[in-house]
Amino acid sequence: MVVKTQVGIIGAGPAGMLLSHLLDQAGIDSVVLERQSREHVVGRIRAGVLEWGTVEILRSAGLGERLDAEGDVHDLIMIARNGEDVLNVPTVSADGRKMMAYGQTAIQEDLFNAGDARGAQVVFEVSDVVPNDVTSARPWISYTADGMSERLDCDFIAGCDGFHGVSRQAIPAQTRSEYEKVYPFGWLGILSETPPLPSLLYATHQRGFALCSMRTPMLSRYYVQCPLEDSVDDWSDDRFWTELFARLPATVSGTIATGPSVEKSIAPLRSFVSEPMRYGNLFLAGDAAHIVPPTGAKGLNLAASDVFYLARGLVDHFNSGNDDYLETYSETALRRVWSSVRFSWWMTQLLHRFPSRSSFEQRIQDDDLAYLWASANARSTLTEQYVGLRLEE
Ligand code: RFL
Ligand code: PHB
Repeated sequence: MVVKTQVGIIGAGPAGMLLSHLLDQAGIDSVVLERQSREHVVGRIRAGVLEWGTVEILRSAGLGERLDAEGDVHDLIMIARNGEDVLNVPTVSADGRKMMAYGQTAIQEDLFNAGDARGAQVVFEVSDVVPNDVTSARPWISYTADGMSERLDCDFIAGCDGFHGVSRQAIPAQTRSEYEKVYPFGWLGILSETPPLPSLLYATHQRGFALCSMRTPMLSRYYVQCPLEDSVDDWSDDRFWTELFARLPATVSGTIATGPSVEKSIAPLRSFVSEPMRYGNLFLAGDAAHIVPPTGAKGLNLAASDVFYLARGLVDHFNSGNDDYLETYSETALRRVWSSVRFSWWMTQLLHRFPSRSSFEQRIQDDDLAYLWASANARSTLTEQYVGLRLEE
């Protein structure tokens, strides 16, 4: 069957569903094609921290109600060093921007519920998705749903299909530049139905990095740096809690309630950028174009800022016939991407143990950390980037 829409969106993650929502608000029609089931997409445990710009985008899109009721605005994060001292770093920027703890799972639910309310066209469990004729004025997407071959004709295709998606591959290799750094460790994360610490705490220690985060007043998220070769089967709950506590000051670990894990997974750490983010009438947004290590809490926020820039370009195209924002989408989005790539890399190399670091490099890392302890200027640089720079006009 052939269906026609204005924007064909591949992927119903945060990027794809937010784009479909923003387009709908401007009266623009879209169809979202998703490989997984809705339950699978909502069940993935991922990011937990929102920049202030993301909070503002969600609020102005009418998605602020639950976020404001359940999201937790924080005015500081803590950094613990070598199990000894704890530094408070403010997360209120000079212009009053803060950060909010609100899980990606909740955002994904909010987006699907809003989609139900507006009658969004989202097709789950599709396969064989291929963007076609993307440099022509009539691009189309072929896919299989319920065993039938289908075709979606559109004016534009938005590739919001994450790092392992097909959209990026539709851009010829000779047109694309890829930049990549793979880190020699992963993060083992658990969810436990126990009360979290009142603030996020990042810990750096000879044994490796750890992070104490949160989802709700009775749901905590904890991570420890682990070797890439490890699997979750190597990590019993007991081993996890013992290792976490070994990396935290006793004054902190003494206040953490332990409990059985209700989710446990390992994520590798990678920085990756593919340029440009536009090829003909195909636009990439979110993880389809870039990946950052989670240390800076930027992945989800970049998906939101890409979509903000892309939606305004598409809205201007359809509603005012003005293509200025579409023409500059890739370069505008990439300026923010690189700023978050650099910040995430910096936080990662500052706080993790690198197995092959020389003694010289280790002393430089130690001093980078000491500078943060010694200088309010160093801390306010971290604050400004953590809560997120303003979006470009
Ligand atoms: P997503 O969320 O990966 O969504 C892409 C969607 O596209 C679908 N898809 C396809 N659909 C149709 N056809 C195909 N061929 C398709 N291929 C893929 C997928 O099923 C999926 O539903 O990308 P999006 O929307 O760009 O959102 C980006 C964020 O999800 C991501 O940046 C963050 O979650 C990254 N991330 C984290 N970020 C943080 O800020 N803090 C974190 O703690 C954090 N933890 C994580 C993470 C990402 C992880 N991944 C990708 C494995 C932990 C993990 C495990
Ligand atoms: C999380 O809560 O999952 C989380 C928080 C902060 C990060 C990364 C992950 O930097």
